[in-house]
Amino acid sequence: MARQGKAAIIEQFLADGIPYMFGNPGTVEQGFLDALEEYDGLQYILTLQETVAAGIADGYARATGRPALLQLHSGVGLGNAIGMLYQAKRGHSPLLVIAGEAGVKYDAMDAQMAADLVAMAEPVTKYATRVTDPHSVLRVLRRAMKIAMTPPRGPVFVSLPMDVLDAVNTEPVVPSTFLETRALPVPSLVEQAARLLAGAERPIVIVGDGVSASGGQAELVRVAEQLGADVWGMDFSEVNLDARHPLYRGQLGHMFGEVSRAAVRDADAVLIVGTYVFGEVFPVLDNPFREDARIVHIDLDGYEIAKNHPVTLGLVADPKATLAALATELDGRLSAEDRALASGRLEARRREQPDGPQDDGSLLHHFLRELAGQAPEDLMVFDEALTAAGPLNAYLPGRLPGHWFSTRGGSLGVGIPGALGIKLAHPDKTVIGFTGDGGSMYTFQALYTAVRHDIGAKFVICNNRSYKLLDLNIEQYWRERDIPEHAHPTPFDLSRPDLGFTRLAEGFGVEALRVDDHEQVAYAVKRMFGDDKPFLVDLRTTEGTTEGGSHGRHS
Ligand SMILES: Cc1ncc(C[n+]2csc(CCOP(=O)(O)OP(=O)(O)O)c2C)c(N)n1
Ligand SMILES: [Mg+2]
Repeated sequence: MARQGKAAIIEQFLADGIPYMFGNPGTVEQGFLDALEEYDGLQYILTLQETVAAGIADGYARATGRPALLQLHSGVGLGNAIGMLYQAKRGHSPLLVIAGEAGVKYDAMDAQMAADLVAMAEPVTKYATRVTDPHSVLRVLRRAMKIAMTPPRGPVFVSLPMDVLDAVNTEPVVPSTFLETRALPVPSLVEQAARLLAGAERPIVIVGDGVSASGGQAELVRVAEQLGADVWGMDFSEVNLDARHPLYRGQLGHMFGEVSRAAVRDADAVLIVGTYVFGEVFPVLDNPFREDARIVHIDLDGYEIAKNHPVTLGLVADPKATLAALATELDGRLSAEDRALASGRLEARRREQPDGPQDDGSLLHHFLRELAGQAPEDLMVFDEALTAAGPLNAYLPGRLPGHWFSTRGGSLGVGIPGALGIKLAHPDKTVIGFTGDGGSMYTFQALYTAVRHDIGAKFVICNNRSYKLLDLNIEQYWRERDIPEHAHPTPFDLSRPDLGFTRLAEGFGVEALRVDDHEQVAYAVKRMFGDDKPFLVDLRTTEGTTEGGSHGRHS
């Protein structure tokens, strides 16, 4: 069993079924990267910047529900990745982040590159630690992995000093233990929840990614239909229910709390599942719920329940299992009148539904219409389209669980790497990452990784030559403060110089097309779906629409 720690960690990763190490290398990681060459089954995915590595790992973890291994280079590499780790933490992505260090023996020297990595990682991870003894390297890695995978999932960090990895390690390799958390409340609590919700006249449901994490989409629909309750998304960046469901009202919790207040203030019963309230950047500080509202909150994350406002019944439990039990309980409890009223509400919403997206004649709509026509049924989408997200989701709504992902945590730059992570997880599917001219430039060098590792994701840059969302948000700020409209701040403008996305893409070896007018659309879309290689479209939406409101989860 004796071998050096640098080999033992790779055996551990293999025992945990980890196929990829996403990263960017440095000298203090050279020992285990050298050892990695001797093993099959764990492929190093080279990225040219740590934000990209973290973004691909995040997309991969989201698409597989499995831990993703992210290797960073000491404090400087970790520093580069912090923004993306923040979004992974807010989005509950199970990332195992490792970084090298020169060695514990050099601690007192405080020499070049010395940094307190654990302190740097702590605010953006669930657990951050440093291994200092060669007898506990694998023990600590397995603990970190378990913590990453325990709901609420999230990134964990382990610093691995070179001298610890060079020392002889005799720890056995055994797979990490992942906890079962499909916990159901005792029957009397499920009964209580049903009592609180049954018979409501104006019920609403607020749901987030905890539903998709537990695979509870069908159970959610069942309960929402039983209650005839409008469903709002919050912290909703995956398919928690089919976006075309008539009871689905859209997303709250992005930018301005007054939007949420308007949605919840009349509700007499509220069911919150797999999310927290309220998630806006500028939430309202007072309690927007009715004073007599009966509020039931189900989540595996007790911290998020009643975090900001009291609830009537908080259940630390698995969303899927609890919703199923609640549906059964409601079945026995709802009166004939309750059922008739609920199905009346559902029918009314069904009648209100538009037949399809309203084409406004713009290039963006034309492109999306064509795309929706040519796309396979099981297309996978990463949505970082920001002000183009309204039309995007009208033409390509998230329908199938695990087939639509969007940004979380407000950190831009996840669109291109996120799509790469998803494509790596599902090589047989068509994956498109939609991003903006602004968002794409934080991580554009991800295209290099796409080519180097044959990851055939497609990319659409919704290029309006501006940080448009910032324009829209400042307009709201002016309105709230009675500041007369005037020119937007010049840093929000990206028109000068013009970003040449097709030339940039070609520089990384990715074929690309620029689309300026309607006539070019059909060919570009056909070309995009024509093979399984990375491909980019620079879609010049300059006069772009903001239909459907901004997806203003960024500030
Ligand atoms: C890492 C990071 N830096 C800056 C911001 C601030 N920010 C929020 S939205 C936005 C503009 C995004 O522009 P673009 O991607 O072109 O989308 P558009 O708003 O034009 O639709 C910026 C810069 C952010 N959210 N994240
Ligand atoms: Mg833009």
